[in-house]
Formats: sequence, C-alpha cells, structure tokens
Amino acid sequence: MKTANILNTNVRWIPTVMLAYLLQTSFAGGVCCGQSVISDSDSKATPWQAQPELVRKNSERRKEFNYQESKVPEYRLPDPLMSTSGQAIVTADDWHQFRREELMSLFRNEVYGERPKIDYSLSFEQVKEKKDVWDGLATGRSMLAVVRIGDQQYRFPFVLFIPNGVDRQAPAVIHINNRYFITLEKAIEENDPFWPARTIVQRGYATATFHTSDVDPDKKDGYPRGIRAFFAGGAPPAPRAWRSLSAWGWAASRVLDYLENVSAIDVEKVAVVGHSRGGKTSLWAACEDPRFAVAYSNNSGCGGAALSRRAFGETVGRITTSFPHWFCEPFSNYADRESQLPVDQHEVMALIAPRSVYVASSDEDLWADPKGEYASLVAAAPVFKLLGKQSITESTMPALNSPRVVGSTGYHIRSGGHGLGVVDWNWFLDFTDSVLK
Ligand code: GTR
Repeated sequence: MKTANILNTNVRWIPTVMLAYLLQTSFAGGVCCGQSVISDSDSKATPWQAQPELVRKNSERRKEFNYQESKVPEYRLPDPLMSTSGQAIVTADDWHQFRREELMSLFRNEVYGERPKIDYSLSFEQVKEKKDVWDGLATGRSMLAVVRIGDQQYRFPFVLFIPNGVDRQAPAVIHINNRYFITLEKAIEENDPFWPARTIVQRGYATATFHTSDVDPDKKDGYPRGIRAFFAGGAPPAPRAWRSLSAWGWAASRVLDYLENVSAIDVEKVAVVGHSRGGKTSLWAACEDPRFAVAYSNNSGCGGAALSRRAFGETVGRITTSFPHWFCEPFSNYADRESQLPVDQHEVMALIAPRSVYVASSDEDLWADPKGEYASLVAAAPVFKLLGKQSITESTMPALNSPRVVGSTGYHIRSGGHGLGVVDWNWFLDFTDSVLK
C-alpha cells in the first residue's frame, strides 16, 4: 500500500519559517503539507487588504483602470434566488427544475456562448503507457482524445497518472493548462509547480492535464484551427455560439469521459482546476458538466470568480477587447454598463452548488480583484443554503495566507503575484481532502 504510506508520512505541520520560505520561492518540490492548513475560523488575524503602495503604483501605471476601493461603483447584485420574471425561488426543487436552467441560459446567451448540439463520436488512443512511475507509485499514460463527425476528426492530447496499488478508487483532479502542454516524460522528470502531478498523486489523487490551445488556439485569429470551427464545419461562429473558454471546458469534460472508463478512479470525485483564463474555464466547465464534484479557480478574475459589477482591475470592456475569442459577442455589450448584466459571477458559483467550489487569489494580483473574487463566493451562499450545504458567509476577507474553509466552499489569498504554485495546490488539496475523502 505504497500510496497509503506516503500519505501518512506527509501529514504534518509546516513550521512558520518553512511556510514563509515556500511562499517566497518557486519551490517545485513536492510534498509538504497535508493537514497543515492554518484554518482562520477562530483567528484574530487582520483581514486582507490590498497593499496601499501597490494600489498607488497600479493606479499610476494603468490610469484607465480602477484599483481603489473608494472608487468601486455602488452596485446591486442580481439575486440568484429570484427568477427573471420576479418569482422567488424558495425550494431546492424550484432551483433544480427551473431557476438553474434559466441562469444557465442567461450565461450561455450573454457570457460564454452556447455549445453546439451536433452529434459526434469520441474515442481515445493510448499513445504511451509507463506502469512504474515514481518507484511504482503511479501508472502514467499519454493519450489522444479523438472527436469524429462524419469522416472528419479532431484530436487533442492529454496526460494522465493513476495511483497504483490503492485499495479503493482514487479521486481525481483534471488540470486545464492554459500555458503549455506537459508531456508524460516531462511530468515524470519534473514536478512542475503549475501541475505538480507527482505531489497530487502522492496526496492520493489521479490527475490529468491538457493544453487549452490544443483544443482551441488561444489567439484572436485561432478559430479556423480549433474545435469550434471543426464543429461548425468551418463556418464563422454565430454571435452567441460558444467561445474558447467554453470549448476548453468542454475538453475537460471529454477527459472526464475517459476517466469514467478507468476502474481505479472514482468518477464521482473529480475536481476541475484552472489558473487565470484556465480558472474562468474550470468554473464554467463545472456549470456545464454536473459530473464535476469540485471546481477550483485560481486567480481567475474578470469573467471568472470576480464580480463584473465591481469593475475593479480588469473590466468587461477590456477583457472582451483584448480576448474577443473568450466570450460570446453579447458580453462585450456590457462594457462600462456592467450593472445591466442580467447575471454576475456569484451566480457561476451558485450554479456549481451543491457541489464544491474553491477560489484562490494572490495578494499582488489586483488585476484579478481579490475582493471581488471572495465576494462572489459569499454572495452564492443563499443557494448553497437552499440546497442544504454550508458555505462561507463571512463577508470580511480572511487574512493573508490563512485559508478559510466552510462546508462546500473554500478560499485563500496567498502572498505574491499572479500564478499557480505548490502552496496553492497544497491548500486546494487540503480542501478536496475535506470534501471528497
Ligand atoms: C490576462 C487577462 C486575465 C487573465 C490572464 C491569464 O492578460 O487579462 O483575464 O486571464 O491574462 O490568463 O493569465
């Protein structure tokens, strides 16, 4: 029972000095924490606030964007428990049978676009397998997902590790890699902090990754070479058709389709994880696919966890201009009129309920609006409650480096800048341990 042993020995407290070291370095190594989370539930630590010097510098450098709390417009969030026609949603049945679908349609029509309703077939090719990775800890596979419509096919690669010799099915983590493709060999040799496969497996999880651009190129002009054009037979995308974020999330679901055939994996316990644009994707992937038990968005900001109405840091206007391929066309109509949006991002969290959501921010990543990322999680609480789940309700932010976990939701804000690293992963895996194991 190799996995079990490794897990036990890794459950230990991190001394403060080591924690500081881990936070300051890009420590790529491995295994360091387990139950080491400092829960802030009874802590008196000061709630996080943006560093005044950083606010000053950002405001100076990017004058057209707001970095000051005092300049956040007054806003009123749409109530996830009030239907468009003004009907209060008071039972879980009302939510499941009516309101959830209504909200999904609003997000599809106004933000992420509608996925195609075209029949396709899906198969998988195993390109390589290594049965004895990391001294027998895992089996690694290099795979191709093959999507067929008629005689045409679209393929994208993914890599997977399955823990060996475990006595019960393992939970799993699907990582949406918005930066690069990590090959099987590379993942075996280097524990890349962006996707530390070895650490994840040592913590008792299977894990898979794919690269977003292999599914739909992450470029303004990448459409003709991606899965969306493949589905559309080369025709240009309709204004409300899916865009790249939705396409990448769709691909995470195809990887999940594969995991359903792996007997060592518990498909009821699969988390979808992404950073930044990948984090926007992981949240929407979990909305579209209820098989995901957990969604983790790391530094996802505008169009991800952050409330659009705050217009703090990145705005709807800026994101839809810089990345027109991420969102369907109507989203750009809300530039500078966010208050007219029929939805806001707290309803993305609500759409994932009663499943679990974890949101992470970074102290220096004001562009992603940490306060707005936290506030949207809190604003989803009435829906978690209606569906019988506990979640974070405390409106004051936790202190820096003090994860807050309540029932189905968790949040941390880490020292440092925009990025996904070992510290984030360890706190996130502590959360999945609590909700999945
Ligand atoms: C930025 C973009 C953000 C975020 C980030 C990333 O340029 O403005 O919304 O997604 O890229 O994906 O790293």
